[in-house]
Amino acid sequence: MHRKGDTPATLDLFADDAPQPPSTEQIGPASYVFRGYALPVVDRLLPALEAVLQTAPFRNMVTPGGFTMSVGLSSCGALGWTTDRSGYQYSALDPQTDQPWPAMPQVFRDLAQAAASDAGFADFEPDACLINRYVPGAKMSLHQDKNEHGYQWPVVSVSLGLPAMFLFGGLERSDKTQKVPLFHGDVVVWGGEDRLRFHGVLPIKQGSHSLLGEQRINFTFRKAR
Ligand code: MD6
Ligand code: FE
Repeated sequence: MHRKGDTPATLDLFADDAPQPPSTEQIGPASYVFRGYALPVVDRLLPALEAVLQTAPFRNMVTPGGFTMSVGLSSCGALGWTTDRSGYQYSALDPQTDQPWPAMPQVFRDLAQAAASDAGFADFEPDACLINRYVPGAKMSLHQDKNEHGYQWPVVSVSLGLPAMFLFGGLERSDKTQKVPLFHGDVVVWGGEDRLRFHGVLPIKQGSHSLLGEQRINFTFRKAR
């Protein structure tokens, strides 16, 4: 039984890295939040991320409408997601270096595949991992992920660092959104009939995460081709 006062003074249950019991929340017919799913491999994800960023650093890309995104973007895997004045697209080369994107680290791939499998999408083989960096104040406007060639595979999203409020809408931009808080280590998988639902991220609140400092990092894995 839980009694007030059980919590040791050194353990703040409302801290962004408070231990979360492994649990699953279903947020749509084919959409799940796996709480803390990435925590066991975070110590392998972070050095692999550092290596990727050496080759393909974060940059603030411009949308077709001419706005500079508040989120810093990078990619790894065979294809990287890019945006510029001419539109959104997947490309095999990093437009900043004209070199191939760094390979997708095996620990990234294995994590995405395991989470997809647990959501009912066995044998997911992502060819693109978009890496987003949010500093406090950065946000992602409501959008659909629809630059992929097919929608039979899910998107797998991994959250690290500062918490975020994720907005999960419907198939129309004007549909009501549900607010889903995402914490360090959470993994979201969505596919099937939910694959084209609008979603976004509210501006990240000020804060400092014990491992990642003043930022939130998000990986989204997709099969683009
Ligand atoms: C983010 N994520 O969480 C932004 N898209 O930072 C996305 O845009 C996203 O998390 C498709 C599926 C999962 C996602
Ligand atoms: Fe998205």
